[in-house]
Amino acid sequence: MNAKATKTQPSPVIDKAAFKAAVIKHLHCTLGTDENKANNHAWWKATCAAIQEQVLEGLRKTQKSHYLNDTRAVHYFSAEFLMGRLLSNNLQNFGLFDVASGALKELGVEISDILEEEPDMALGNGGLGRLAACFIDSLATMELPAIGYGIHYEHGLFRQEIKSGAQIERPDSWRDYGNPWEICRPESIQEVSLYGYVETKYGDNGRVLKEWHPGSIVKGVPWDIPVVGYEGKTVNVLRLWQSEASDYFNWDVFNAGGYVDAQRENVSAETISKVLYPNDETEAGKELRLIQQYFFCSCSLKDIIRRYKRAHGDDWSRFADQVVIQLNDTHPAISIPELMRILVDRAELGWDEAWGICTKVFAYTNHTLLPEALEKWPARMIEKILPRHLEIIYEINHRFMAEVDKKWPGDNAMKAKLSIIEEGNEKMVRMGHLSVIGSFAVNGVAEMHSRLVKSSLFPEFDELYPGKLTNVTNGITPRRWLKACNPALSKLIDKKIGEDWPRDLDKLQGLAKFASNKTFQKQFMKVKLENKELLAEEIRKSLDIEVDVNAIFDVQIKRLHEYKRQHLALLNIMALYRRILENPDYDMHPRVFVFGAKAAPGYKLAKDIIFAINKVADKINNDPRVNNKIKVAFLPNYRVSLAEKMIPAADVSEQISTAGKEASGTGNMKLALNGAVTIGTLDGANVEIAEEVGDDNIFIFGLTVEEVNELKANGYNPHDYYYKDPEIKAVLDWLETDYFTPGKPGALVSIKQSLLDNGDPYMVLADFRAYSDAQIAVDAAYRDKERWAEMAIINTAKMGKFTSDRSIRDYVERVWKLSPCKIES
Ligand code: HBZ
Repeated sequence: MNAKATKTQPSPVIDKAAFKAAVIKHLHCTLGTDENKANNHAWWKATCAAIQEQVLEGLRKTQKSHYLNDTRAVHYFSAEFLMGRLLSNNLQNFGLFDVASGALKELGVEISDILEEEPDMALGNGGLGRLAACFIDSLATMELPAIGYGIHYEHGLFRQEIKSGAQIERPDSWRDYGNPWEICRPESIQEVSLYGYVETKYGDNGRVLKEWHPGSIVKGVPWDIPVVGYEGKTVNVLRLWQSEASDYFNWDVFNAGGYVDAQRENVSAETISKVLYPNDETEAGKELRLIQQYFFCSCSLKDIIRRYKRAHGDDWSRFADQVVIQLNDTHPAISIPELMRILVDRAELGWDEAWGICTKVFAYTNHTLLPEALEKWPARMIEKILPRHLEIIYEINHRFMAEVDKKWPGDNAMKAKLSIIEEGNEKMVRMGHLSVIGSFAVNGVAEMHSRLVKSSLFPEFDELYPGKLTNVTNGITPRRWLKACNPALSKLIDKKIGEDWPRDLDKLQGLAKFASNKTFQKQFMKVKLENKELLAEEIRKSLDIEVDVNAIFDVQIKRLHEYKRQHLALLNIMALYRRILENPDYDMHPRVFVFGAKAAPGYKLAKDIIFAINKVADKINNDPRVNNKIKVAFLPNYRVSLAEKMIPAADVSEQISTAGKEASGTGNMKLALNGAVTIGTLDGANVEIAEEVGDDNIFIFGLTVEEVNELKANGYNPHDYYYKDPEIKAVLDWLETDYFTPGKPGALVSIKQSLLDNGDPYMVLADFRAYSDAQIAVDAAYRDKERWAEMAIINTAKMGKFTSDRSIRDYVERVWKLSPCKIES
């Protein structure tokens, strides 16, 4: 691996004058406007087009080198890629940011203004989608042959508006005025079959042949987004499939023919890639979602096979040497029976040979233990949409059951437990089991999560396949999450330890020896203050709330979910408010609680929590008795580009999920990297962050996984906490009044109900006191300016482990067995 190259800043490939000329050329020739007429949007597009020239040059060279070297490549299959904006990143990676900024300045344009013109590519929900984006950045940076495969959603994750405190969903239209990065590749269109029936035939030698007569065929049109590695040498692609009606097999024509009238499809071709499902951590079970999954998997597999055949013809013996496919959760798990179908029915390989190939090609990443998030599809639904795949799944399962019987002879309970098929009122296909059985490696996303995958989710699989289950702790790309989003801190770090850290994040360790240096502390905290000023301006613009930049900026940004416990933070805010009302001299350092969170549109309680945060915010922010000690700012429409503004400004990072529920978390890494101190539970990657920074530089509180399980086993009763802790009682009772919702008593009562009547499934009340005490400890620590600065610096200095380059290195060594490919110029 050459990830730890010693070279410093990328050297610019073109100079300011040439860049300026390129921008003007595109203003004239691509956009048909000129310097006098151009608005910011036009300048943005022209700048993108100027850098895209370099991008495409890199892409062409990369593809040529990969082809000539016939490289083994990883294919990252993910229903989500949360890319955010690309201009600033692409400029940074080519070392052209300052060049572009200078060129634009001479043209009378501020680069910061035009960067704001770019819509986020929000083709994902949260951590899982953003992880995919960080991984393809690292893969390109490390010069590894890789392709991301996903869906070209017309509408990404909804845009969130807040009206009278409540979340409203609006469509996201990221491509309305064109996307300057993507390239349509009509020459690589694929066709995907759906519905219909399977005919059984017999070949000459008595071989059973299965022929799928599809009910409809749709077209998959690929759009390529170039992915530029740091220093711009390797440019890989993200290939996203858009669905269209097939020219050859028109749905309406076929319908008129009769057969499908019997079981009319209810999905039209264009609908498939229309919109991203906004549910994270719940499995919707919708037919269209299964079709989306199959659609992109089938297109991607056919694309991979087309490329393989170009080099190797019909010789399948080397397929698994050239191709590894990483399944990002079970969303692409239908790829397993799809590859089997292609190999057995189309290439006419024997089952064993085909299965041998399959189980050398696929690897699967698990991102959750939450039962409601584990995908299951009704067998009848699969049978309707993909009749041949259901047969193949049954055959895989039949053979697997024989293996189980060998290991645990006669143990029917074990068979029922491990079967891909869950029997019951409605037969269900367990996609997790299918993924484990069809893959050669399975990984969790943080040490603790992987341990729980082994010990509680798939213990029998671990016994059956020793060594298959492993860990790869998540990571984040420091290029986006420090270098690009926090230029002031990056420059300070460059000066202190040199410029190599973006590709060798362990270098940050070199900051640790300055952690107690007063001058460096002042410089570090000055940058933090400037970043807080920028965020304060954003809060003013967006919410018309004035915040004090000397207050503690306490940030909780993530999807809204009960297990992430934004309502635990809310209860503490209410408790602080109450303490101030009861004692106007209540001693606390001023604090600004900043939230960003989207709730799944159908998740009632999550939306109620957003509403409650906003209502409590209204009251506190406008109550003179609070004397500005607390401000609460819920910034609407949390997304990658907003995270880039919030993270550099955070003093405190809230990572307060119930122990055992957050698989890893990655926001925790981004915030700590930018010098925020974590208040968190021993959950997910918090555990590893604590190991890195040391107990003195993090505020850990609350029940451990073992304690959570024990309390649950012994019969957790939230009423005990309600009655024993007067502050908890007061705060919960407060939610029932109309104090925060004048004239509307009971508007916030669902939160109290979930915590009492519904048994407090995520143990908010059990952890409340410990959390509140930890917040008091944070308050005390912040008052010692030097001590706090030291903690903040140590947090940045110790984040080396959490670069996504390290995650990719782990995948390469433990799973993918890939080698970098030098790009010839
Ligand atoms: O994946 C997250 C985990 O909750 C988080 O702990 C982890 O750090 C991250 C990366 O490994 N999971 C998700 O973000 N999951 C989803 O967004 C999701 C989307 C669609 C689904 C299910 C889950 O159908």
